[in-house]
Amino acid sequence: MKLYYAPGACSLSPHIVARELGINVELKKVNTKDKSIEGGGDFWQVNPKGYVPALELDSGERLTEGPAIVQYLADQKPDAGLAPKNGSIERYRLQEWLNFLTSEIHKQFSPLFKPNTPEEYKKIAKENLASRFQWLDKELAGKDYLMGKPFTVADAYLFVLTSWTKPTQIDLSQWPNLQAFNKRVAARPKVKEAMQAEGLIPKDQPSR
Ligand SMILES: N[C@@H](CCC(=O)N[C@@H](CS)C(=O)NCC(=O)O)C(=O)O
Repeated sequence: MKLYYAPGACSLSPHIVARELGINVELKKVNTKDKSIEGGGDFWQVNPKGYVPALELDSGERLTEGPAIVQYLADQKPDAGLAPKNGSIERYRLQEWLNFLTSEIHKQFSPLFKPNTPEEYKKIAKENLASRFQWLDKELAGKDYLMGKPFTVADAYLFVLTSWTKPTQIDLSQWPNLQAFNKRVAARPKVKEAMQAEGLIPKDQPSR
């Protein structure tokens, strides 16, 4: 499979999920500004919506939309437990989280990354995010991950979104449970591997 990604973008979530599952994906780096693909190619031809992530299956079929991609990946290795069984109430809980993250958090961040967003609107988006983070912080009290003990695909997504507080100058320490969550996920070996592969953190020095 091929995963079209941009470093540190929401595509980091399916990248982490693939590594957590031990699924090998060929990484295809996309320049989301000019829609070029590293090594050649026009990303518009891959995803006519023009955004990452996009997953190309071995059949050549392509899947877009992060929440759908992470569930597809998790369902390839159901025993890994990154998504509860299809049809179970827990699976709907996971989808409840994914929908919340994509509509209430991810899409509030998007204008903060756009150079043409008016400053007054950025302020409003940050206020909206703060109220969502306030609620999430309470939800995470006493929990390792969104669904309790198990790490799920929703946690990979929330990790990426909470990491975006840094480039957008939002102080995550206002929400200690969220900050602890971000650190907990960042410490997972497969998360570190994904971040290193995207050039977001330095590669480990070989021990002598
Ligand atoms: N609805 C899409 C949104 C994906 C999205 O916002 N991708 C961003 C990076 S995080 C992107 O590629 N933006 C470039 C653009 O829209 O031109 C999803 O959930 O997968």
